[in-house]
Amino acid sequence: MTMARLRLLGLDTIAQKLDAGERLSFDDGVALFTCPDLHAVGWLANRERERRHGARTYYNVNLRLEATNVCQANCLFCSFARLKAGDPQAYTLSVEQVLDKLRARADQPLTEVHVVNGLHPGLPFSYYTELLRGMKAVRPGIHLKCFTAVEIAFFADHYGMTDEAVLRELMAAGLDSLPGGGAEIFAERVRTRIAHDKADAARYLGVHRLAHGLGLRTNVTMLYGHIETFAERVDHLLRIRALQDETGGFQAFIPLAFHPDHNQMRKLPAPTATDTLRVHAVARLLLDNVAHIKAFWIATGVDVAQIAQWYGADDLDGTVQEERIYHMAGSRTPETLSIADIRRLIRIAGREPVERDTLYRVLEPAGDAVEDRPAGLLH
Ligand code: V47
Repeated sequence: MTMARLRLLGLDTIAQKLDAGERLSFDDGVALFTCPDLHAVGWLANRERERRHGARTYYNVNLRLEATNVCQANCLFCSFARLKAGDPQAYTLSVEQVLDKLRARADQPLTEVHVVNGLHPGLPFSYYTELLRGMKAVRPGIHLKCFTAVEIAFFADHYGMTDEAVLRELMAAGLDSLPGGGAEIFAERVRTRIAHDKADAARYLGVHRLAHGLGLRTNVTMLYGHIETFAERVDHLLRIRALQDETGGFQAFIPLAFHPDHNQMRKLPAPTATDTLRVHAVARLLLDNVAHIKAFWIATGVDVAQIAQWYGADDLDGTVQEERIYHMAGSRTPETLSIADIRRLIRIAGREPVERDTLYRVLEPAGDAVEDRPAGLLH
């Protein structure tokens, strides 16, 4: 891509700033969202991605568990939550039922369990600590990435504890990191409309700040493609960047494409593939202090996740195995990909698959033939 082309598009100053290692501004972010040439934006993002990670694309061997969908919040975009226990399709697994799911996978080379739940008002706090202790007992050494900042805030309010006390008790029970869910869009105009009765932006970010201070690493997300403006997307990304300047505790940013089926925003169209690619690219360019941009293949679709690896993304999440939040909202991806599938789709996209653990420690030398490993997920 020549400088002349970038100049024609008005992206030359941004390209120069990137070359000089200078930080992009709010206006640069909006310009990247409105530039008609998606490939030019992607090209810039890919340069930044390759500067950090070369050809590597990370994935992990993980299991997603949603122990209950009973939720006292009423987010307009959510197709997963059931407001009351006893509602049709409401479910709450016992601790033993959750542990059975882990026991059933004893032969799999799992390194992470990712738990996200509804905000269930009828469970004791001990349910969550027993869940964590039980998972560590069944699978010592497994990394427990559990409960969004919104859940942590809910626990604090519901059980009469501080956010910090909740985090400390969960850590004592085995919590290793926090997933990034619940961020949605931070801007008040949007948040009060689509997620009015759960933790606000300041609380969400406050929980992450506290978690980082206690030594936990966390992820962070953005739910895009509904009623937010480009300026509100940029504002969201810059709030993440500002907290990361303070703490350095975010590992990965995950753009989450809005899925409209079976929820209160079902009249809106789903974001297009071009929008999805652009969000990943702009995130890579604005979040100069966040190491990883994850294309969560269940949210992007498998095909777009492959392409996103050329638009700023260096991580695809993992095998997942059980997923309800997106599939109840219309995702047509499989619920799981085998290790061999993930590696193949990374390679076919022209990238180099690298297995990582949750903290991005590499678990194999790059290029190793993991495809030969006789493990439960391989076929
Ligand atoms: O918090 C809910 C989103 C999130 C819909 O940390 C929806 O590694 C689109 O946060 N359309 C949960 N999105 C998933 C999540 C996540 C996923 C993968 C990796 C990580 C990580 C975190 O899903 C929720 C909400 O923001 N969500 N409903 C919907 N209809």
